[in-house]
Amino acid sequence: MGKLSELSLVVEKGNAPGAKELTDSLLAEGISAQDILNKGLLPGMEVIGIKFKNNEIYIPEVLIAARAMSTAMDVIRPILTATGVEPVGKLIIGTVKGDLHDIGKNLVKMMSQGAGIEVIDIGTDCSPDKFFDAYQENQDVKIIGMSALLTTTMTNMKSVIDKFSSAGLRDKVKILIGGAPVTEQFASEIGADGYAPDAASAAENFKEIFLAN
Ligand code: B1M
Repeated sequence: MGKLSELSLVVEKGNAPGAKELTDSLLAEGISAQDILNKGLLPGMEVIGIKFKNNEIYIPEVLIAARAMSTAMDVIRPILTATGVEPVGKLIIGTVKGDLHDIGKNLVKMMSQGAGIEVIDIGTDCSPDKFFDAYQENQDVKIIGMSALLTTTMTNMKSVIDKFSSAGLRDKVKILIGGAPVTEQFASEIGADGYAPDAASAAENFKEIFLAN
């Protein structure tokens, strides 16, 4: 078995020290942080998702796998976020109300930082007021990014958009959304400015917006 597949398996098994050790050793062998993420860590979480859905494993196992994934992400974070340039812009990102999933959001944050963007991370379970207050404190922010992983919480994205609209601030910020259940069509239905299917394209979209404004 190749070391990247081994890393997927180690994440799947929730072996956090093993995930760190393998990530370190893959980096030492010259494997890129991107490949470690895309060919090692993410496939491991994908298997976890499938097993969880099929009731083959339960929340504790998912949490343990998520912790292993985060431990490995800590190792590649400095590489993915390294940038020598001046920040191209500033954005706020958070997972919406009722939703505690943060691995995807954290990846979007890392990729954005790596693209030279300053990111204000307001965490998970963020109410419309939390997004709004963060904006009030940082009015130089041009983009709000929202993440949702549950079909029951993705609807809360619209409440955030409505909050900005009713405050007359909707044209001051671009609002982009993402997360596994979110689609381009949903984005346009709720009046978001855009949707990104993954962290790399989210960072690209953000950068395009900053460069255009
Ligand atoms: Co949750 N969970 N979970 N879970 N969990 C899912 C999402 C689920 C699909 C599993 C399943 O049934 N197959 C399912 C949702 C079903 C649905 O609504 N359609 C589910 C469920 C049901 C639940 C609970 C309700 C379970 C329960 O309690 N009965 C519960 C809810 C808790 C809550 O939030 N209130 C719950 C809890 C948890 C844990 C806490 C155990 C844990 C989260 C740990 C953590 O995040 N710190 C967890 C996990 C880990 C998952 C799965 C297995 C993996 C999610 C993940 O991290 N993926 C997930 C199954 C799956 O998705 N396959 C599942 C990896 C991550 C990199 O991908 O987040 O999609 P993702 O992010 C991508 C893109 O979507 C995009 O970029 C990222 C990288 O490319 N992206 C954005 C994300 N956000 C973006 C924002 C942007 C742009 C792009 O802004 C512009």
